[in-house]
Amino acid sequence: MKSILTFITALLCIGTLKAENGYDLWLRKQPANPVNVTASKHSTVLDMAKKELTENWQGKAGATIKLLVKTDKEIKDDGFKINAGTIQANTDLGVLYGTFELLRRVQTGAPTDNVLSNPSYQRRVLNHWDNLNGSMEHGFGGNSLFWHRGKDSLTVTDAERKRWRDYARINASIGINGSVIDNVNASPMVLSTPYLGKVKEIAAATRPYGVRIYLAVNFASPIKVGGLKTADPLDPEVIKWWHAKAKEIYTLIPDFGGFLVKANSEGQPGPQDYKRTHVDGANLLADAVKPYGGIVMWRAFVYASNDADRAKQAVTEFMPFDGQFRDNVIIQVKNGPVDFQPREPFSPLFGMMKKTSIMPEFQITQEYLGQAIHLVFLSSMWEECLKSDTYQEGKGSTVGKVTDGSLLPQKYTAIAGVANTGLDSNWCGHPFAAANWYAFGRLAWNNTLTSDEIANEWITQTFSPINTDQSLSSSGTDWHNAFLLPVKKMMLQSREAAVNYMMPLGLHHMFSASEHYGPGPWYAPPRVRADWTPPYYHKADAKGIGFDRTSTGSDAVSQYKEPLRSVFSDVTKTPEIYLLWFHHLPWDYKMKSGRTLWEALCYKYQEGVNQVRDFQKIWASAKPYVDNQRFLDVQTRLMRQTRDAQIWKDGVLQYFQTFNNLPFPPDMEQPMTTLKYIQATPPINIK
Ligand code: BDP
Repeated sequence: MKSILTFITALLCIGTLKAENGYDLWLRKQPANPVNVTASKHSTVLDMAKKELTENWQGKAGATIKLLVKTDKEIKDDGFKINAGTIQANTDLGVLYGTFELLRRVQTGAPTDNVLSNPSYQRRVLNHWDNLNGSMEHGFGGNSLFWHRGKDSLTVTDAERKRWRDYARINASIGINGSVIDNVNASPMVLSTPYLGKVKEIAAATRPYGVRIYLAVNFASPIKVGGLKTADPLDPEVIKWWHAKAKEIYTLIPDFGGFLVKANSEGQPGPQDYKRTHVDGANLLADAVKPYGGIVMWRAFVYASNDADRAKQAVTEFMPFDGQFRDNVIIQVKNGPVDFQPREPFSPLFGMMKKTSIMPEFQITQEYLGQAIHLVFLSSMWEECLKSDTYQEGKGSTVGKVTDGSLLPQKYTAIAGVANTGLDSNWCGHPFAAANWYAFGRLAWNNTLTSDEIANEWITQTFSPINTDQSLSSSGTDWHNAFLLPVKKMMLQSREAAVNYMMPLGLHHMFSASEHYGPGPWYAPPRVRADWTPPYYHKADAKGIGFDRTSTGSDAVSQYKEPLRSVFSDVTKTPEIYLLWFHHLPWDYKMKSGRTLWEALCYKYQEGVNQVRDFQKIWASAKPYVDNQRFLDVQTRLMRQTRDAQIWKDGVLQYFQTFNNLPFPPDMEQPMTTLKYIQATPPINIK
């Protein structure tokens, strides 16, 4: 009987749920109720806020809302208050952020009184790894929003302007206020006068929504664009060139945010090419943008090809410079010490430098987490990082607190996310990848939010029934229990599931080749540098597996403060999730569960595969509540994810068997594919 009812509901819904291409993301148009909006003054931004309210008001029909720009000491930066129908802020933009918050609260049923909301970080910035030819480094949502090739590559169309404006509005709705619009592996050409002309156009389109434009710059630009013989940061001509370039940029774009720099990392030029230091390089650029209020985000993602454990190198290179950077330099640090892996402990550089501003860098684009095929909600990963205790200023010195200025003084605070947006009609490729863009913005605004809260908001705004249809609008509780709760459960489990089927128990960097999609623990071509190959990280041999980072090994544990140092040094105290990150252990090592390490590893992979199979079931049961277009899109990707999870399990475990010759536990599923076949045809991301 129940299944007949479900079938009938499904049929009804197919007829009523309009196909959605996902373009509107979490800002889908709902029929609005009438509302009176008054404003304390007239301005473009306040007019925009008014328009948002009038067009999207879901609250009480006939309500009055007052927009008030008035200084209040409790309100910081772009923050706001919402109280008794008034949205108050110190700035017009604050009112706009408050407007989006009020609309969100109404839609999600959250309280709309006594709200005081101040952003955790001043600069909440997306980093687009977009190349000037329109391609993207690890972008999975189509080509670049900003650049394209061809002889008209620098002319700007109205369609482009509209897309940039829409992009800025979406960002403003979650509080993002900056975009670096070119790849960290930067082309010097972006600083040439013709390209700056286009940057000016982009900035004009995003400005009304408070999104400031930044550029990633190539340290050798004075040579490549300026025609100088050197890019030595202490050379007077070079200094002059950067100062003149900054002036040119600020003349075109007075609110330009500043520069992002990847220097002396993975082949990029930098001050060390001239026997100078990160301080020399960063301060040169900081001085150039300082008169205009600009900042320099200097990346700590550095590691040389040497014998030192790659996980230690950022601290080794940067710690000696603490206190020497200008106050408008912020060191941008990836969440983990290696590289955006499915799971890493937090980077020990957080909290360690006390006289230097530090900002976290997260990766929104799923380079190492299934790209646009796998459903992985990254909020859980970032929450784990932001809430990790560094113990730098005593207990409670979380990564969030040591970067948002609440524990250590910082003139500027900032956070960056490597963007996952492109020209695809739904912006990010996978419909659920948009949840990661959303989550980044929400955590940048409030770094204490939980992933549960964020998922709740995102699902409600992205999928709740549009109120034009009787059969659906009357099914509120049903929608909550049969759709929101299971889908939220799936999202909240999804990151752990990916860790389980890719690299559980602290394993990391086990991808095939450089596309970072399928399994490749065996990948080690002779001419590829060791720290770009998985065996460097897993160190599997006949006896055991894992990277010894204790004092008997690389001693990376010494970069963490007590009590963490002791916890990570002691295999019995190390949290299981980081076990093989810090320890090399025998295959028969006894885990707390009583299982051997090998058995535990096998079961983790199996658990990951099982979890994804459950996601397929959850999504199948969600069918009556989602339009067909988005339903099928997610369903097809989940099929691939399930198959790929199985291949991860079969590939990695059979590869480790070549060292340990151990059987799978008897109640575990046997492989479906041979190792030989997987090695010959590793799964690739189909774009
Ligand atoms: C690595 C990416 C590479 C980036 C690099 C970075 O594979 O494409 O250029 O990070 O962050 O993970 O600079």
